[in-house]
Amino acid sequence: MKIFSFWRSLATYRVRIALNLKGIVPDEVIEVNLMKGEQRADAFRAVNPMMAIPALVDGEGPAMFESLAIIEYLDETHPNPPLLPKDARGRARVRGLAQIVACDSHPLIVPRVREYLEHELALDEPTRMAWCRHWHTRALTALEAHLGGKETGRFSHGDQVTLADVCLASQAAGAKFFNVDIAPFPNFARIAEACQKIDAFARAHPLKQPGAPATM
Ligand SMILES: N[C@@H](CCC(=O)N[C@@H](CS)C(=O)NCC(=O)O)C(=O)O
Repeated sequence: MKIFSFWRSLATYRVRIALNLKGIVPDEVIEVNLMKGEQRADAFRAVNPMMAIPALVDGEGPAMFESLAIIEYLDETHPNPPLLPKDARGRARVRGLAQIVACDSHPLIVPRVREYLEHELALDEPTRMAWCRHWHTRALTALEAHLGGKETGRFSHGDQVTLADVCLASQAAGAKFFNVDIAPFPNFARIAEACQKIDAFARAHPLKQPGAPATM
């Protein structure tokens, strides 16, 4: 198994957490340096035409892409521990929470969007940061409202870690990168803290990866 990764990538962080939870150690980690624009190099474009990480090759390939799709593949091929509830309604809630992060919020703050805001729309750094913080806060507000419900337990959905927590952890790391205070979102903050007490989450953290700075 090969994973295309970069320390700072929040989407790759999600896949690293799932790999760790499942006890899977990829044979190879291939760095795609997003700060040098390596995601746009021809070699990687052939792996993922969306020019984004993560991508995962299991066996002969072809490469899988999109973190949620990769995590569900890992969940299907390595069912223990399960990352989705057994009941259809529970799965819908967990996938919904995960998608608030991975589909509604995160895509708005990725390098290609920030670079477009800078180079095509000529927005200055404070304005670009305001954009990122805005979309973070919108997601945090929605997540907090959902997490106030009775389905929430120690984790986002009951007392077992699910795909929702994998995504919540990436949202929490992103909030830190963009200086968004999570204190006004106490359910979110509590679950983010509970996740970091789990080795599989802590080891996967962006700042624990090769090449990462000591702090942001
Ligand atoms: N929806 C995708 C997002 C993938 C994505 O945008 N990854 C970022 C890093 S977290 C990336 O590679 N961005 C490259 C770019 O924006 O140029 C997923 O969840 O896998």
